[in-house]
Amino acid sequence: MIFDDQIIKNFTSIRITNNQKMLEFPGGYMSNNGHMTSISFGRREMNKKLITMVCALFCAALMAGIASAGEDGPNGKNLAEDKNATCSSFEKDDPQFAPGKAVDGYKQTRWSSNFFTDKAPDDAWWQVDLGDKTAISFITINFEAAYGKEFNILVSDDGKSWKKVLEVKDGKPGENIFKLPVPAEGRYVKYQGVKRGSAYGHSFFEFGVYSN
Ligand SMILES: [Ca+2]
Repeated sequence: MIFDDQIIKNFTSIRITNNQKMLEFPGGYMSNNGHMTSISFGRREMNKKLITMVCALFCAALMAGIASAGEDGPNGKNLAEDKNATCSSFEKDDPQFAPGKAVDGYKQTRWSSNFFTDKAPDDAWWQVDLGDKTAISFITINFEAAYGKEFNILVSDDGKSWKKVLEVKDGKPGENIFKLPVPAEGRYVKYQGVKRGSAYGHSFFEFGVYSN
């Protein structure tokens, strides 16, 4: 077999030793002894190829995980955004911690329950009026460091008679996404605190309600 010009021009050099022709390229070489052609890689090049392959497999698995999470996460518009929100109390009666701050669409503003004067700060509640009876499949809560460790989510058609649709025992700071065990319907959605995760109040930046 003879190396042709198209093959040779892709390599960095040609070496001829005894009766053997070798084409060198970064990290390896191709040899031809007149009977067969073989390609060899150095150990370092093999390690680089192995690492590249493992990274590619990891990235593919990661992307598959992200895709599946998207399929099972909330989609579309936050139905609670800019709707009327009320609460049991807010910190120092300071407007910057008012209940509407949890549905204003801004991730920097938040509701915080009043932990200074409340006699039962663990039991603080917050609720939003969606305006109409609404199908609900997902709830998202973006907690501040003052998070709710345990809480319930309730729904109501009239704001008086409530039905528990979610019970959480392991809330955490940051974004929390909950798929309701059973899809619910209601006009009002309430966050009922049970146990705070810190010495401060129940506080979240944004509260999300999604139909799907
Ligand atoms: Ca906000």
